[in-house]
Amino acid sequence: MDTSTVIGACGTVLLWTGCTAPPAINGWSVGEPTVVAGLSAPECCLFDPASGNVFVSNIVAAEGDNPYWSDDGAGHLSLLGADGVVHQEKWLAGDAENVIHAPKGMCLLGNRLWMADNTRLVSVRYGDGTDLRVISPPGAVHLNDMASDGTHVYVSDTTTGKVLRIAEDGRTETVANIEAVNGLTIHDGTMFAVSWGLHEIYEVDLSGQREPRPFGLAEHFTTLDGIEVLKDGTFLVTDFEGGRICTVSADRKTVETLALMPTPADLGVSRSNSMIYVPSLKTDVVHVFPLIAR
Ligand SMILES: [Ca+2]
Repeated sequence: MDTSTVIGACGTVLLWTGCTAPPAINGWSVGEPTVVAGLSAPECCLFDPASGNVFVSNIVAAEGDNPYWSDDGAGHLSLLGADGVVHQEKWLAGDAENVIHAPKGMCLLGNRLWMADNTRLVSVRYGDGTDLRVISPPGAVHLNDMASDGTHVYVSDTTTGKVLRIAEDGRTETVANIEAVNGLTIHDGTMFAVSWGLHEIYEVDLSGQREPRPFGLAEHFTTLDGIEVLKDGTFLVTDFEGGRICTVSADRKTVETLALMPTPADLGVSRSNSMIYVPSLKTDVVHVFPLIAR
């Protein structure tokens, strides 16, 4: 693999890898990625369509046998430009009064940015990161990904298997149970979720009337982490231990590998810029791929 290095804004080191782009798959392919270094156990990338920036949650792995779920107050969020240049490595860092432990999935609702943080949900005003508020959902153990339908926020708990709906006043209710649920996304009013341990994708009925409906694709994956949906209905999922970003056709039948990379976690998508942002949790980088429609 050929690599070259340049110094980006704020002294950030950017590595361009010479990966050969695979052929177009399920209507989509990716170009050569920009690899953004200088991050610390990045778990989630969230593109903000209003500003064109990308939020990255940095867990900052702890010492010992609980590196990614420690209540150690060491986590922070970084702010990238759409092209991956780091604007602020520590855009939002906790302090003694406003602690951030190990931030993972994020979402936007109104003027607030939400993040899952172990057993807590943390939200801040996303323009400037002020007015930090905390909600502690009852019984939460390992809160992982978040999504919003424009009215509520939702969070997955990978240990309890619950998908929770959180109202503005903090009221919490369970809308689905999926063993080892990890990534969530809402597309055109429909929620989709992935299970890490069952390595399956589900359509979730937000009314809670129907059981989650599996796609029947578990045999294709090892451990699933993130999920997004493109404008044509194609799904993007990350297979963390499989080291792959995959497309799933809109008819839910065909799985193909879009790109290979180590430990891809909760990816973000910019539909306007046709870019995908994929954190590599264990190598402390984010891969920024141009997304190419066939
Ligand atoms: Ca995740």
